Amino acid sequence: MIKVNKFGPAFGLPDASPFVMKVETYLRLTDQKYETVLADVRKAPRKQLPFVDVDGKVIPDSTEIIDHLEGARVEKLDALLDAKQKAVGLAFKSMLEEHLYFGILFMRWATDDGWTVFEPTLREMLGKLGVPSLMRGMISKSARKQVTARVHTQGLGRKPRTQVVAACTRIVDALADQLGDGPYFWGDKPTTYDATVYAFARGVLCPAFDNELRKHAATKKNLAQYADRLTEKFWKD
Ligand SMILES: N[C@@H](CCC(=O)N[C@@H](CS)C(=O)NCC(=O)O)C(=O)O
Repeated sequence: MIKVNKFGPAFGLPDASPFVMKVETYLRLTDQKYETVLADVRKAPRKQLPFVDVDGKVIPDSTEIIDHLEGARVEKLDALLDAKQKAVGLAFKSMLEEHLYFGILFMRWATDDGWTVFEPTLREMLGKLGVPSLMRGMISKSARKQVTARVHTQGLGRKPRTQVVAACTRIVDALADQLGDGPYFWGDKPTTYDATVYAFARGVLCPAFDNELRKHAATKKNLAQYADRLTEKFWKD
C-alpha cells in the first residue's frame, strides 16, 4: 500500500503543495492505488511534504518518490523518450521546481494580497492537525517568516514584485511554447514530466490567487487547456 503524506486540499487544488500534487498526479497517470494522510510537516523526515510510505518504507522528496515507484514498474513512463527529450524535460522540470516554485511562494506568502488568501487556509489546516486555536496565529506568523526567508535566500525574494512577476512570466511563456497543443508534455502519451508540469500549471493558474501572474498564465490558452484536460482525465475522483 502506498500512503501519501500531504498538507490537504486547499484553494480548489488537491493540495496546497505542488510537490504533493506532482506525486499524486504521477500515481494517477500510472493508475496506482494510494491512500492519503494529512501530515504535520514538522514531523516529516526532511521537515518537508510530501513523503510516502510504501509497504512500511518511508521515502521523502517528490523526485525520489517517483524514481522509486518508477523503478518498480515494468513499463516505464519515459521509455519512449530519447536523450534530448529527457534533457529538455529535466530542464523544464528544474525550472518549474527550482525557480517558478519560489515565485509561487512569493506571491502566496510574501505579498499582502496572497497572504490574505493563504493565512485563513493555513490556520484551518493547523486546526485539522489538532493545533489549539490560540496557537494557530502564532504558528502561521512564524511559518510566514520562515517561508519568506527561504524565498529571500533563493534570491527571488530580494526583487520587487514586478521583477518577480516578470521572471515567472518568462517561465510560463516558455512552458506554454514548449507544451504546444499536447495532449501531454511530450505528445500523445503521459511521461513523468507531466506530473511536474500539471502540478505547476494548476498552481500558477489557481483562481484563489487572482494576481497578475495568474492573469497572465490564464492568457496562455494551451496551458489552461492542458490543466483542464488532465484534471478531467485523472482528477475526477
Ligand atoms: N524537493 C522537495 C521539495 C518539497 C517542498 O518544498 N515542500 C514544501 C511544501 S511545497 C514544504 O514542505 N515546505 C516546508 C519547509 O520547507 O519548511 C520535493 O520535491 O518533495
